[in-house]
Amino acid sequence: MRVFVVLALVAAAAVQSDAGGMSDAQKQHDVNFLLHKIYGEIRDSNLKAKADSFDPEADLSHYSDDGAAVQKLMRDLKDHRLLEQKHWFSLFNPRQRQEALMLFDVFIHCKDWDTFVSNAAYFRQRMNEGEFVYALYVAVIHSPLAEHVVLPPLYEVTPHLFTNSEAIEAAYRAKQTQTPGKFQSSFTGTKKNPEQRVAYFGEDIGMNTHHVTWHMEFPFWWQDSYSHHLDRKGENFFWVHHQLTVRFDAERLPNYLDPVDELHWDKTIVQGFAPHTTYKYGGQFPSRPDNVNFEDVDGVARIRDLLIIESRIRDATAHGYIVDKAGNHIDIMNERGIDVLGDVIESSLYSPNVQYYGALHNTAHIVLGRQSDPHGKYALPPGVLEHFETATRDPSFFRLHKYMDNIFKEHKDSLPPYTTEELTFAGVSVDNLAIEGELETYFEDFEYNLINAVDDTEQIADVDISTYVPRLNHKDFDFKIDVSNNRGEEVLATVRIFAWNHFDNNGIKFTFDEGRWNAIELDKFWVKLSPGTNHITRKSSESAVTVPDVPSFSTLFEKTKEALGGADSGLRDFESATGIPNRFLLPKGNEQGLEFDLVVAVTDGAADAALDGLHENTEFNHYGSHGKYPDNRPHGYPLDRKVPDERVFEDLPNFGHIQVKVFNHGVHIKQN
Ligand SMILES: [Cu+2]
Repeated sequence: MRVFVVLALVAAAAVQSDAGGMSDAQKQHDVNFLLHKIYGEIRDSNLKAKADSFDPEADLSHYSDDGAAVQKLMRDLKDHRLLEQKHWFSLFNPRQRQEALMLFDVFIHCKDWDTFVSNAAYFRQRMNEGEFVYALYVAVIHSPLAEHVVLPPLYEVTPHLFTNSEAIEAAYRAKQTQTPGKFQSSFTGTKKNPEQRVAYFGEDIGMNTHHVTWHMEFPFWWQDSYSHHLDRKGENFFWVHHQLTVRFDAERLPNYLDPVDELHWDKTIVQGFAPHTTYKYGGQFPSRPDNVNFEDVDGVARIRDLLIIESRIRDATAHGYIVDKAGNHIDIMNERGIDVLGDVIESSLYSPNVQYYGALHNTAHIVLGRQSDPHGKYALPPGVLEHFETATRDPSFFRLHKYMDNIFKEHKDSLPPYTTEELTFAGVSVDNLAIEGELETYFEDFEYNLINAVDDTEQIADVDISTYVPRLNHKDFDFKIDVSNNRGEEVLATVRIFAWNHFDNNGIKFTFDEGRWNAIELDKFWVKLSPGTNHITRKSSESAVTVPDVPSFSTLFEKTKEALGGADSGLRDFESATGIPNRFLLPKGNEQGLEFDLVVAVTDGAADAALDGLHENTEFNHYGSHGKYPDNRPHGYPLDRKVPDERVFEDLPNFGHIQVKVFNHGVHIKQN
């Protein structure tokens, strides 16, 4: 699905030709084994030989930076300055991040696969496992050399960050006694905790994978000098977290929970959290009791600094401009303003003035993550908020992001509303909008392998060890959209589909303006409309905002073997894992049918499309970072700006609006 890589490749081809001409199957084989059993010896003899005998500095002509990155890393390695193995790793730890990025810097400057893979094998054997896994994942996502490589699911590579401690302990016992086992993983907490009712959302391993993958696709530490520019990175940061925020509120309604209140620095953190998660090395993830007040975190930030940063950012949204490092004003009162604001709030290296606006999001993650031990008195490892894999497990994650989402809303609401003229697609009208099939969610048990969680030796054979955990799914359905085109010629159209809850938690109907801000994006695609009536059928499985389940390690090994034997790997659909899982497309319904507003906006595709041929591209991935983002419009368009008068939309011929019901009949398809 990494279709936009083509653009990046054309540019990269000049500097990075894969001289070895290594096959995709061979590359897949290498990556499988580089990430398999990362806490032990490499299990592929070829790679093991490279790890033992390769000299990264022997021939610097294999690097596009003449070996600058590899020499820097080797110097720290030889000086014993690198983090030891068998130690936790957190991207939010500045030195640990620096080391992981030094390795990434080596990978991204390799000119050919052999150099890439030899370095990977070499450093896997010598660097901290967490740093290695992170650097390799980001390199495979971004390096043109690894274009068609499918990364294994992180929950099978580093299961400790996804599975609860109880299942991990059971896995160790199974391994020690050489008894195959399949263990149930439970969500944290008990029924006495109301938040437990929505734990299936924050603790969903597919959602966790989506979140960590997104942050690898758009890293906050990215510099364009690595290889390419990440188009609309700041705006993507806003949008992906906005979608998580509104989606979490939508999940709460059928569970009889109010929408979340934003977290604030001078208010109590009402919800505690006991992660029931253990580091592979470093002990338990810290817990936080209910009703804790924020404290300064030694060496990270004082609460009053966060308040100052927030007020500077709010000043910027109120003024309508950001002040850059040189004191110049960057106007944000336009459709690109959100992109700059996203860079500022995260903050990423794209921020025009980190000195002044700080790094609100990243600092907030650390400060919140450390509230169990803010002064470092108890030698606790980092909290769940300090890893993208685990952050959403803590219910305070969504409160923290609601806080930032509200700042983004201030900015978006300050922009002028769209006018009828801007929204009209002359001659095109939506005649009918309907759903075919019932919108029904249900739960099912999902099983995945835990073999990489436990220690082993090559001499003793593996036994099957897996865990299963409930997850949300939905029945397949189709969107049926009838669109007439009276322009007398074929036209390209963009079809955008959203849904929002019809009623709030008190049973009060959302206004159009409230609803549109809470809209969940369900799909976006381009289509050619013939003159006359067009009957569009769009399958739920085709949604451009979703990705299929990442294939398991065992599937990858199997498919790679077949591909090495000349068969088609059948892995193309899995090349990008950036997007929410397709099974997660619909929020949970209820027995009577939870009412939603379903809207479709059909807009001028020629004006919207940033690339050619989008109507033929059924695989376009919403969040992919390669090349130009295909949509010229802001994320959430045309619902991204305030709507003081909903008649602007309701009277628009190219806009469809119906009510639908999402059911959930209590079905749970169990493993045992
Ligand atoms: Cu995030």
